[in-house]
Amino acid sequence: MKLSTVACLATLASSAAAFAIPAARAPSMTLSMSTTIEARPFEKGPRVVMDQLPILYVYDHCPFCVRVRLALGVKNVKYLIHFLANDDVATPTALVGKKIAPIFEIPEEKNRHGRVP
Ligand SMILES: N[C@@H](CCC(=O)N[C@@H](CS)C(=O)NCC(=O)O)C(=O)O
Repeated sequence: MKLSTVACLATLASSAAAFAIPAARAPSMTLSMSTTIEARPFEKGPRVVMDQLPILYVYDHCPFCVRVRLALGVKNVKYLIHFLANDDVATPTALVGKKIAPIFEIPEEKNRHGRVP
């Protein structure tokens, strides 16, 4: 081994030692690192039905829209779904000001300009 390598290793070793916790200050308890989590079957919560059903605007090719549908399903929320055509610029623009999906419209919370808040 070259002398420069030995010097380098020695420097590394002393640097590493600086990060070690002195024995006197090291925690005495043992750390449990179990990663086993007991799986429980999914239990669906109560059905959420608003007076006016919310509307979810989606593209059929949109992964973000699928995530929202999944979340609403898990939360058991009843909603209407509106599949937007990809060339429909007017509908999303009227709702949120630009062409994008998903859009979740809660009729009760629609502001007075007719837009989704
Ligand atoms: N950050 C947004 C992103 C949504 C998004 O990018 N959606 C795409 C479809 S997957 C979109 O609307 N793109 C505009 C377009 O298709 O013209 C979200 O998570 O909802």
